[in-house]
Amino acid sequence: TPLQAAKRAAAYHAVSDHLLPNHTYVGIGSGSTIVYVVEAISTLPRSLTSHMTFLTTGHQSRALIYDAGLRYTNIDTLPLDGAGAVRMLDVAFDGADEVDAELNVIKGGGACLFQEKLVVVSAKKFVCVADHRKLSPSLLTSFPSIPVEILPLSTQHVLASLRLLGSPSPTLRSGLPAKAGPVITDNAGFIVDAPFPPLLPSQEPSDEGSRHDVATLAKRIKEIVGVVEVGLFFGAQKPAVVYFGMDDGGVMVKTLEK
Ligand code: DER
Repeated sequence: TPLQAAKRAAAYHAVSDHLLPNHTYVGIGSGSTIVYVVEAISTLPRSLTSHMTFLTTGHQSRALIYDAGLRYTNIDTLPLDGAGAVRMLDVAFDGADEVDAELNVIKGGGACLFQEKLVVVSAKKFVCVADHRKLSPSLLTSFPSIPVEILPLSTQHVLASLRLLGSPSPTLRSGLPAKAGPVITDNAGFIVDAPFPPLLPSQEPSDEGSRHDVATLAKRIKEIVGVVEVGLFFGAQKPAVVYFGMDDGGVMVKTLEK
């Protein structure tokens, strides 16, 4: 389909530009577009990829790397560097649910946002791949809610707190039709989807009572007891570059790099 072709074009373009021969640790996100990132990597000569180790972001991501015959490890096994700091990943590839003009991103449509954010903040560069539907003037215009990963026992507390924060109808993500009961994440958490009014990009001051800005809302949600992680990627969590697969088969590259 044209949409699959758009995702594929974005993925192949991103891998071609940003997976380099000297890379040793590479993050791999989750979702449908990342499938084409792994496909692109698996078509490279094994001489290039056999020394690479891939950091995955959930069962779907790990199965993609496993099926491609590529090496993977868990992020808590990364070696320390000379100075005793945890070794950074050279690059992390991942998808998005919505991207605003400043490359703030909503993620979590696939319920994998916790491990995705852990990999992103452990990487030197986040390369985002998406189709044209994800590009938006500001967050929460085309993607209606912010996915939030929580510990199950905090469900009612989190729902009530999100309502107090101004979310009209936060809901626990159901597993139906695949599974009766809530979606259970790869980390044994639940997902709450919290709708909010469209967000200001962070550079516009948000006067009280009006729309939140991205960073403020992310922090307020993260502070709720029981919240594990929030599907807003802002500040240092933003991608350095986003590859949008377009309807005409072309790829639009947006970057904040000067
Ligand atoms: O959950 C996520 O953040 C995933 O990256 C996912 O939502 C990306 O969407 P895609 O299936 O359109 O690539």
